[in-house]
Parts: sequence; structure tokens; C-alpha cells
Amino acid sequence: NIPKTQIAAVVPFHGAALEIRKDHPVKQPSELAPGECLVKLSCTGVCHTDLHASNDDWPLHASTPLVGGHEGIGEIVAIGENTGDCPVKIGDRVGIKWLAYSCLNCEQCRNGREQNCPKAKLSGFSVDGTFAQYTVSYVYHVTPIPKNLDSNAAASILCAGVTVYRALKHSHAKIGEWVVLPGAGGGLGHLAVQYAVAMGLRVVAIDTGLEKKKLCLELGAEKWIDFQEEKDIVQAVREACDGEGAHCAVVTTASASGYTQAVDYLRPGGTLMAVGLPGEAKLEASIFFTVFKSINILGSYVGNRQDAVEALEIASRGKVVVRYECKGLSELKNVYDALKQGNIAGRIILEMSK
Ligand code: 8ID
Ligand code: ZN
Repeated sequence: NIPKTQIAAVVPFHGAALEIRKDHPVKQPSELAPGECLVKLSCTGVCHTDLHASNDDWPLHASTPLVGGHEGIGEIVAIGENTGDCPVKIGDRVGIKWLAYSCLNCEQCRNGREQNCPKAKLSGFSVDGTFAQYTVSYVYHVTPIPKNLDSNAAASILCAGVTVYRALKHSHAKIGEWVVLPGAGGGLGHLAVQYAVAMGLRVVAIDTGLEKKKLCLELGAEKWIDFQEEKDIVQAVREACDGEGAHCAVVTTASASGYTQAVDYLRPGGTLMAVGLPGEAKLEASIFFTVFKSINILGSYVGNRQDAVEALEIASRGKVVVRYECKGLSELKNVYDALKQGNIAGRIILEMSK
């Protein structure tokens, strides 16, 4: 009962327009390698990373033809023969995250940095992702979804949630301290507000527009700064944080502009967590003040299997709730246009049944 073809959103080659194809092949159960599983998707989030990949924005290039998407939820419908000791079974509801596969045995994997494994495979970048009715993934890396979390609500935890959860976990920020979130109204940012609040941090949200302002304040941000209206962001952040600057910044903007003043508005000992991924920009920071103020600058890249389990567990207890609007797969092109223009507060979820 597995169809031979499916509907999928495909970028044929770099620079080409996105196509909705009705005859994209489905890898058949008999063709699965050991360790692979076939997942029938019910929904997927759309991350700004998918837009970067589709536009070929980065110094690393997606393989083409590209089926993007890496925030998918679905049911396992087949498992490769001879998989052996298998942590999942047919019928399980699982999540597909950016990191589709890692070897689990190299130095990076052993240290819990599975995402830095030299053999890593990336959903919707180096292997086909979730903008399709079916996708192939890997039994040791798919993430079990808690029973009380519905699929649409779980999807964006698999990338946006995991990423900001891990960045906050490694940020050194402690209960009662100030964290600044440039990009707070976007997909990653609006979840960062909630994970930060759940950790007992005090949030300064930076983004633009009334809709994102309302969202951030509703989710528990104490202060709001509109980056298009505020002339002096450094001064505004300092004032918002007791006149002394923030303890931490987690930057989730897709453009370089969110990074520019971050080192200047951190207080001594503060930490900049770099998360947003503009392709070409350099991080501009005064070396003198980075040293003189004992500033930490850290990169944070998605998360490992344990981060995914933890981020979902917190969401399953209602501490973090994805704000989303549902659309169909055929609307992906419009979603990309809206993301590019900064017009999406929270996330868009594509439902395969729509
Ligand atoms: O592992 C990682 N590090 C990781 C994981 C997932 C995504 C990194 N990302 C990257 C994406 O590739 C993208 O570059 O994080 C970035 C944000 O992804 P997103 O949250 O999916 O994008 P979005 O929904 O468009 O949100 C971005 C927000 O930034 C605001 C926009 O208004 C939008 O709400 N923004 C911008 I653009 N410039 C800003 C500025 N100067 C700004 N907010 C504050 N100050
Ligand atoms: Zn993503």
C-alpha cells in the first residue's frame, strides 16, 4: 500500500524556481538500506534555513534536485531489512530534524556533538527532506513524539525549538538574568522567548512590527525594542537591563544586522550565542572590548538526539507552545516570499492533507 509516486516540492537545480511535482518517486520498502525507515508525513514546519538552502545563500550548497524541509512529523511505514536492533517500529509517530543521520561513533558524536559528525546527513539539504508526502530517514535519529503533543504543535520543536533550547542551555545565563533576543518574533525567536522564560531568565525582545511585538509580550518578554524604530539599540538594551547591559544575547536573525551591536550591549562577562545564519556576513566585534569586558562568543548549531527529546518534553508540558498558521504544501512558494519579507510572526506549518 505504499504508492510509487507522491507530491513533493522540488528545487530542480540552484537558481531554479520551486516546483510542486505530483510524480516524485517514493523509495519502496524493499529499496531501504539497513537503518533506514520510510516515514509518511502528516505535516512539516517551514524554517528560514529552507529558504537559505533554496536560494543557495550559504558557503555550503544543498544537493539538487532538492526536497527541502526538516521539521517533519509522521508515521513510520517501513523499516529497512536487516536493521537489527531497532529503537523504533512500524506505526510509531516520529519527528524528522535537520540532523537526519550521524555515525554515532566518531569523536564528535561521542562528545554529544552529533551535528558536527563528518558523516552527518542533513534533512532537506544533503538528503531529501519533509516537503513531500513520504521521506526516508534513519532509525537511530528519528525522534519519538510525546503522546500528548499533537503533530502540528510538535513539528517546529524539531528544528526551531531544539536549536534555541540548546543555545540557551549552553549560554551560561542563570535564573534572574537578562537575555536579549534579536529576531524574537520569528520562528526560532518566539520559542526562544518561551524557553528563556521557562529557565527563569528575563527577556528583552528585539524585532519589528506590532504583530511581533504583541506576540513577544504575550509570551513573556518584559521589554520590547523595535529595531526599525529605535535609533540607538545599544543604549535601549542597556537601559532595559538595569542600565548595565544584558548577560546574554541569542541572535536568531536571518540577516547580519541583528549581530552588529550585540557585543556592545552585553555587560562584562556576557555571552553572545550566534544562531542565525546569514551566508556571507562577518561577525564584527571590537577585539579590545571583547577582551576588556571578558565577553564569550559561541556558535550554536541545532542539537543532538538528547536535546530534541528534552525540547519536546518541555513542550509536552505546555511550557513552550509553537504559534503557527497552517497551509498546504502547494503554498510553500508564498511562504518563502513572506519569510523573505519578514512577514511571519511565529511559524507556518504545512499539512500534507491540505
Ligand atoms: O542551528 C542553527 N544555528 C539554526 C537552526 C535553525 C535556523 C539556525 N537557523 C537560522 C536560519 O537559517 C535563519 O538564518 O536562524 C535564522 C532564523 O530562522 P527563523 O527563525 O526560521 O527565521 P524567521 O522566522 O524569518 O525569523 C527571523 C526574524 O529576525 C527578524 C525578522 O523580523 C524575523 O522575525 N530580524 C531581522 I531579518 N533583522 C533583525 C534585526 N536587525 C531582526 N530582528 C532584530 N534585529
Ligand atoms: Zn531549521
